[in-house]
Amino acid sequence: MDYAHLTKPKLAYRYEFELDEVEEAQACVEAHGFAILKRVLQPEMVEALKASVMEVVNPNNDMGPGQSRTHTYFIEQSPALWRLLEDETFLRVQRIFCQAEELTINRTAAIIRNPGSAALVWHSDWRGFSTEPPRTANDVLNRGLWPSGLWFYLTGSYPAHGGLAVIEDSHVPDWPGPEGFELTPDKSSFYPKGGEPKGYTGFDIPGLVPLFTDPGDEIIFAHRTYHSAFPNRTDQVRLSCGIGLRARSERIDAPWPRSTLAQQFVDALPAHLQPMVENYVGIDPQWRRADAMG
Ligand SMILES: O=C(O)CCC(=O)C(=O)O
Ligand SMILES: [Fe+2]
Repeated sequence: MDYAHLTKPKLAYRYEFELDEVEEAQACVEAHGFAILKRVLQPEMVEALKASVMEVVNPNNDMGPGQSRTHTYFIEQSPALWRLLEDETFLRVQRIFCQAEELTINRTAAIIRNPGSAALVWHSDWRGFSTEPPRTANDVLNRGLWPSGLWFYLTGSYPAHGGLAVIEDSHVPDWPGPEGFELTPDKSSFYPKGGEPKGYTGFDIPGLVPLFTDPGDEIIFAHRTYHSAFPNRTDQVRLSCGIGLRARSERIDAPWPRSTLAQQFVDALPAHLQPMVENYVGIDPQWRRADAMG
């Protein structure tokens, strides 16, 4: 299925904002679960980040057609991304989206989706639906109420190019799923009513909003917001990266030690940026709660 025919939807409310409208953008995230902030990154920054994503995520240049790859601790290897930590415009914006004056890095990521890569399963990144103790690294890092998506789609987001789609108004507690669908038992995804309870990958969903962005734009979505990515049907590789921040007062007690790379990253940051990594725990993607095995 090709999604090149999809056009930018006209919604009853504005969801694209300029740099002098960040409060309005945040109000849209609170009301509808998502927003787009235009022109957050300068063109040179976009180019530097694109080069960095290619270099860090695909260092051996061994990704084949149709492949996609996600790096889950991108900032530790991307000095290009460190520059954002010094960018007052960037920080002013994130303070509003995170609703806190003092921020720390929660987690970062970068993704390459080659031409031919498949659609994602619809999901919420939030792991707070269950009150069970965390079983995976995502359970540890994605439990708070800070925004889940603070993404830059560095080659643009649009349906034909594997762009992002969200379900409007899906960010509220006790959201029942789209009309005609049922949430999966763990609430991480949804499926057509009467069907098998496994995550859905189609794009015929009430409330679906395909996002159209230019390379310097930031996409913001709330912790619960359900989202997916279209298949990449263009001949251009899709590059994206995200820097997830949280209020510094939100402590995370990680069950894994900082990795060598995480510690090297923290040690390499200059003194004035150390507050941004206070309580940065990195990630151990392999970590599992001991009694969650087998
Ligand atoms: O690839 C994308 O556009 C979205 C990725 C995503 O939702 C995730 O990694 O959780
Ligand atoms: Fe996600």
